[in-house]
Amino acid sequence: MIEKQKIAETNIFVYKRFYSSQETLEVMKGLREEIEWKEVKIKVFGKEYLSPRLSAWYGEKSYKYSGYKWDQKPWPQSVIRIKKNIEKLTLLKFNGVLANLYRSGQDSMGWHSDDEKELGSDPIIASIVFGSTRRFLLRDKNIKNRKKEIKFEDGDLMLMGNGVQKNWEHSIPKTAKNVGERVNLTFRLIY
Ligand SMILES: O=C(O)CCC(=O)C(=O)O
Ligand SMILES: [Mn+2]
Repeated sequence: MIEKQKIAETNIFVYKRFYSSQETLEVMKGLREEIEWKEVKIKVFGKEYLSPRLSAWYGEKSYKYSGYKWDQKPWPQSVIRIKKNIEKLTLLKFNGVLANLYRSGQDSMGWHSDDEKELGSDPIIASIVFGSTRRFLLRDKNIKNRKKEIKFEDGDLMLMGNGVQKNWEHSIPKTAKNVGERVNLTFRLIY
């Protein structure tokens, strides 16, 4: 049985070890090889930056994200298998995935909500992680200084449900610790 944790006061659920530690090494190898990882230029407040991680987009439709447009592209087999397993567990459907590769502790993701208009008014997102553990932080958009940290580790699946993107931001901060690679896949439904 997979343990399902509810993150208090949020509509976030974590399925612990959705993939076992025996499975994740093999899965991560497939993802490293099959995904076409890119270093992307993003635009924040009109200024261009190299985003501090590698990423890729697969989906039935194109996707615009921080001023960068990802074209539609067929899914690698390793990603399809994960998508199917997640859909079976959650009884939800996804038609796009943003993949992130954090190469070291210097790679990160700034505060944001996954609230692009293509995702509809109240997106539901399924996020899965392989490899090293990084801090996953939440910040309340309405109440100042209210933060949470979620334990989100190798093989864990996180479901961000109704209201989460509206009420919270999330981030993966940099760390000075000597951490190895971490792959994250966030499955989305694009309208
Ligand atoms: O790496 C993670 O766990 C989060 C990634 C993320 O927030 C995103 O791709 O929108
Ligand atoms: Mn996000």
